[in-house]
Amino acid sequence: MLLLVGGSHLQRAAFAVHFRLTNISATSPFQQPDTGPHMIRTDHHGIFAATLTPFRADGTVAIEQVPALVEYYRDQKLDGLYVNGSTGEGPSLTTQERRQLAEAFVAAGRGKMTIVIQVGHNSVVTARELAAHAESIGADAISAKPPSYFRIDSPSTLVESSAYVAAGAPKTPFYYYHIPQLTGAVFPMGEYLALAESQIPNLAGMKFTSQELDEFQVCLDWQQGQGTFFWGVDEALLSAVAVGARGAIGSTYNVAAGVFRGVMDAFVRGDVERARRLQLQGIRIVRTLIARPFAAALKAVVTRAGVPMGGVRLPHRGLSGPETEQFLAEFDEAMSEN
Ligand code: MN9
Repeated sequence: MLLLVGGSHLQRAAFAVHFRLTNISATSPFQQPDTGPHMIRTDHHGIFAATLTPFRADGTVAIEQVPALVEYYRDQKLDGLYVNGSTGEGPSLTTQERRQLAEAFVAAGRGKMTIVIQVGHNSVVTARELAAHAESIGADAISAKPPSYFRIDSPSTLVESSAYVAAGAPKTPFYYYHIPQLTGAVFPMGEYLALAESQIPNLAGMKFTSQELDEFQVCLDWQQGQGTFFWGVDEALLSAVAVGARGAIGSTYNVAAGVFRGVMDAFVRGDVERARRLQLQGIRIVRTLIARPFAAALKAVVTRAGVPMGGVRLPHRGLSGPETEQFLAEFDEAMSEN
């Protein structure tokens, strides 16, 4: 169930169960009265794959592969999918392709897994339209990277940009996509939340793809810990779980979800030694992938598992036949540890 939480510190607990999401008004973010802190509480958790985008031989999106890909993700026991993100080559896709992919993933996955649609774009107007589209097709949540060709000058401009986009889907939980190494939006996320909570009524949390563990922990404490913060650095999942992460979204969960779920489960049941061993295995797996064209390597594994993923779109580089063979051998070796 989704809840709107608002009011002062003292009121918040009492409000927590009384406000339905439908109470949120859909006015422009620029006209929204400052009604104090508010948020949408979600209970999304677990391991989410940042989906890959299948291509046909002619370079167009192989939309017909999406149902089989979703079945593959179900076999991997994923809890959710993050569509059109960095892994899915979202910024390389046309808006028409992004809409088609959003529709196909929601149609195939809704009710089986949590489906989050990444709608960020350099044009906030386009992003807002994609947000409205995602809401209209029944996505469970939206997420948006900020505009990034022009550098954002301050946390307040960043929040204003998010608010503008999130208002396109006022009834849908919004997760800010923090990936500062790609967007250049390098600001403390605690500051973002403090400003955003009075400007983004559907704010639910964040996808946090940065190694700044202290800042991540500060985020987890936001609104008495009622936000949802997905860790986005797969090779450091255990440290995030240790400070309280309950969810993670990542690329390598396309191909090694079991190992990383093992990390989470082992830690939760108190078997820290096992959690460390599995995390170390996860690091080795990630390293076989990031040593090559990354999306192409991920696609090679999924293709071999039976879902033809095709190539990658420029500016990504592909892998030759022999490169693929050598990669798969190294990947298999890393996967067979433990
Ligand atoms: O957001 C992904 N980050 C990027 C998530 O794509 C930049 C991660 O899942 C990484 O790909 C992964 C490997 O470094 O941690």
